[in-house]
Amino acid sequence: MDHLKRKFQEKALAQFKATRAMLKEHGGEKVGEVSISQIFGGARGVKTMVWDTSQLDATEGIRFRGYSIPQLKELLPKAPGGKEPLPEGLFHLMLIGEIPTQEEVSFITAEWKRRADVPATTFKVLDSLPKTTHPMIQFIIAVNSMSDGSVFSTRYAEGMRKSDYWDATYEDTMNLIARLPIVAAYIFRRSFFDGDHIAADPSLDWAANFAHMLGVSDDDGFKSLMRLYLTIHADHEGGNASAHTAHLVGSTLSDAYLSLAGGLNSLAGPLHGLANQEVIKWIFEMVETIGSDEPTAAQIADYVQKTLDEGKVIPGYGHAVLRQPDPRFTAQRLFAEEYIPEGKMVNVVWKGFEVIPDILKGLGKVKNPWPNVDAHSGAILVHYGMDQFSFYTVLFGVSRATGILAQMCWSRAMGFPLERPKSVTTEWVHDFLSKKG
Ligand code: CMX
Repeated sequence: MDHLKRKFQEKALAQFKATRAMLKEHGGEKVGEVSISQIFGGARGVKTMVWDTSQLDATEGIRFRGYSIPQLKELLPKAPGGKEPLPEGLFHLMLIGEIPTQEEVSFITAEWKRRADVPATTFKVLDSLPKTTHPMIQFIIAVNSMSDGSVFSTRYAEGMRKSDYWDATYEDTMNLIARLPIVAAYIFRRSFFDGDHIAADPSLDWAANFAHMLGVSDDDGFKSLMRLYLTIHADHEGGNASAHTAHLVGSTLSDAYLSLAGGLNSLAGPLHGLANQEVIKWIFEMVETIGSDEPTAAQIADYVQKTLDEGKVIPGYGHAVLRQPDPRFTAQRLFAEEYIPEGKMVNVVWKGFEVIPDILKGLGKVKNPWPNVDAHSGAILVHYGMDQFSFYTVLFGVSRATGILAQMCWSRAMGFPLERPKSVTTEWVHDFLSKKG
């Protein structure tokens, strides 16, 4: 057993025992009540699951195992000469709960290289799809197709013990994360570069190799961007739609491939991950309508108003939990200020930030008028030559897989049961109210 897996086993076993004991003693205690608004309103704020890899605070933003993004930027190991954290390090932190050493990160990089053999059938499945198929659809189909070789499903069919579920899930997790950049780059190159694929560079870390295989820019800044991007999009506690969907699917003992594909289906919605594509489309349409790629704040305000008057949302703004600018937005802003301060599109994003929150506040119903993670990413990608907007959510998905799957190892180790919350009918609610008088 490798040392990462052994360390996970030790931690998970201890937490499993402690949790069982805690539940025996305190399982009956109440942590809140559910209101009718919450029943009708997408269960906002209702505590219904355990997700240990990260936790979201409405004002402070995301913390991964207690560490904020600025702390991670400082503490997580970097590539030689690099300034951005390596996503391998965040994965270690999420899985084990400890900031890794450089050596521990190098082990994960090497493991993901060793395990990166995508089944030939997955490429065949992709090649059978029209090149015009949306990249997210291709990505989801590819991930589903790999379920055929799942270690978990194979061992389950052979009669695996419950106590070994985590072990098989760890294997699937490591294999799947290792393969994702290859699958995603394959989709990118077949969709937009006529299948002119770029071989992996074994000298590079996971994110830099992904940047290399995408082939849009030789600039080292693009490799740095991918390291940052794949770190900050990894996890956003368990209640967000992609993580929650993956958790729900996984709770039926579907394997990691099927569960992640479920999560990616959620991510593909415009209110969630697809917003990164929608933001940049919206910015380009705005710039074209205004007739300048240096619009004034007043021109942006007019365009925002026009979008709202058409009954649409402003993509990249608002959040179901956050009530402050998203620290993931800020991290990208700091990156752009350092690497590409003169970038035209990033300047449009910053100018938008000056006027959009006040307009949204003025509507009187938007709970969070601030930019979220998706408001910024496209403008930086465009700077590095990646203007294939429909691919953006795949990048998000590659990153989100690391959080979803690290937690899935924990969910299996903890023996979490089938998820099955209660629904009620509208009639039940009316009956409930009339009985209450
Ligand atoms: N532009 C216009 N109106 C908005 C808005 C925005 N950016 N954000 C919220 N609103 C509206 C809602 O549509 C809702 O209107 P109705 O009452 O008429 O239906 C009202 O304000 C209240 O919504 P809320 O409670 O503030 O927000 P929700 O928790 O319901 O929704 C979110 C959160 C993200 C879906 C919403 O803010 C939105 O649609 N934003 C734009 C899409 C986006 O950027 N999504 C990405 C989120 C990050 C991610 O998951 O990747």
